[in-house]
Amino acid sequence: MLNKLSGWDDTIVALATPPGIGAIGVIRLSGNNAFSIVNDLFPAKDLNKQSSHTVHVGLINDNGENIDEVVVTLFKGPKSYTGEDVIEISCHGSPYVQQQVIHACIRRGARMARPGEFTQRAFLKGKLDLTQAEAVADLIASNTAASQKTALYNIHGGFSTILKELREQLISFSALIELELDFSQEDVEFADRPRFHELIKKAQLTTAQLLQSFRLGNVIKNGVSVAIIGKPNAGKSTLLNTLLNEDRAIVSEIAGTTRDTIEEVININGILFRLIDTAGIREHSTDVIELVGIEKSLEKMKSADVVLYIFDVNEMSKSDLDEVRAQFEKADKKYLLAGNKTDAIMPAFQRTTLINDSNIILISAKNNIGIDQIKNALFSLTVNEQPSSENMVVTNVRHFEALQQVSKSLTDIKAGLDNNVPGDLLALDIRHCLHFISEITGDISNEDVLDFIFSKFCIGK
Ligand SMILES: Nc1nc2c(ncn2[C@@H]2O[C@H](COP(=O)(O)OP(=O)(O)OP(=O)(O)O)[C@@H](O)[C@H]2O)c(=O)[nH]1
Ligand SMILES: [Mg+2]
Repeated sequence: MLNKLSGWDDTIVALATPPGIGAIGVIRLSGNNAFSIVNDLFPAKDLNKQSSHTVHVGLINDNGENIDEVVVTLFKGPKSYTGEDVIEISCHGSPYVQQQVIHACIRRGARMARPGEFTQRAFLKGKLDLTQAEAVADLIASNTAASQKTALYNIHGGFSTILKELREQLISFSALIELELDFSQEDVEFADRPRFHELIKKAQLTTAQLLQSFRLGNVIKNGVSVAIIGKPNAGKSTLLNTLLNEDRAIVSEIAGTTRDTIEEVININGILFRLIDTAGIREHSTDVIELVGIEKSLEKMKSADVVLYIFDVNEMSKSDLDEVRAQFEKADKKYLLAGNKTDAIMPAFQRTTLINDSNIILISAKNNIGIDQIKNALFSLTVNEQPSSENMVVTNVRHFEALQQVSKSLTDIKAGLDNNVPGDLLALDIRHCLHFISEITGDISNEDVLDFIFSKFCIGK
């Protein structure tokens, strides 16, 4: 199936470093002709005679014209990233020089690599399975400690190992079942049913943990959106500015200052939180723009992962607050309540009711009081409460969806065992389950899925 894909025998070339001026630029070639192409441009030495994993300095000379002094690094297949012959040319970081070198390679028969083609070749050559290849893209895209850690763990095959174990166990059991079918006249049971029962239960537990970890995985990969909501003048924009440590949003004593939503990102303990400052919500506005702003605030509140509700402690009554709380509970929304302006004189009755309410964080956005508590609360509300099995966290939607199918087929297998269904039916369910596991690792894959996955890579990777 994979052989049908075109151009896999070509030698490919691409700039592996970002385009633009830099200290150096790395041009990478992979394929059967990588050595002969670069050799033709590199008069200093015969590269074909050099050992793999060595580095050589010399001029790149294109038909008598010197282009640049470069360093070439040689990787002979299969001991290379792609499994093919690979050469990396480190040239000076001028886009003009880089283009000249790439064109010289193309004139000698190389073609420009497609996005992700180096990694796709590594996958096709069996150097990486699909989850590892996807983790390469995740690592390149990682922008926090948590996303970097998960991606690196998966590049080293963390997730694949769990799936491989599961797969091997299912295969060995299914082999026994199939054997039984061959001897069906004799009414023998090779496959030890109670042991298999145990195995399925364990597999179900692993799958459930993996599925559960996706919520955390999603947080790690996509961050957490936090809508800052409250009445006009509660101090939403002030809180945004204090959390960001910069004057991002306009703050004024005029109620209705913020009209449009403002989004900014902060990093709390390695997780990205997208803070959304919104227009203050009040019931009796006649201002058209403000009304549009309020509409937007309500939308943001709905789609946010968490609502950070901020109120002026001098203005909010206990019953108003109870009503706010009830609304969030009813909508099953994660929320935090922040009582702001505690620096101003607080009426005595407010003081006692609010201080005794452990669900309310008392702050002064303007004076940077209670801000760390807000950060800690945001983190524990969205990250700490998520269970995770060891390091393993599912961050990829494709994996999540396939795991749901694995889980479903495990349920079918278990039901089959409980009801003593015939071996051939059991074998069918096991094959289903194996199919979905193999889909995750790429042992079974179709061209569209592969093209989709690798097209998201940058060129040169
Ligand atoms: N005393 C005191 N005043 C504050 C505090 N936080 C904000 N304020 C003041 O409250 C007023 C309103 O602040 P904003 O941050 O603009 O309030 P907002 O909720 O964004 O208001 P809108 O955008 O109009 O909905 C400003 O005058 C702030 O200086 C605080 O902790 N203490
Ligand atoms: Mg505002």
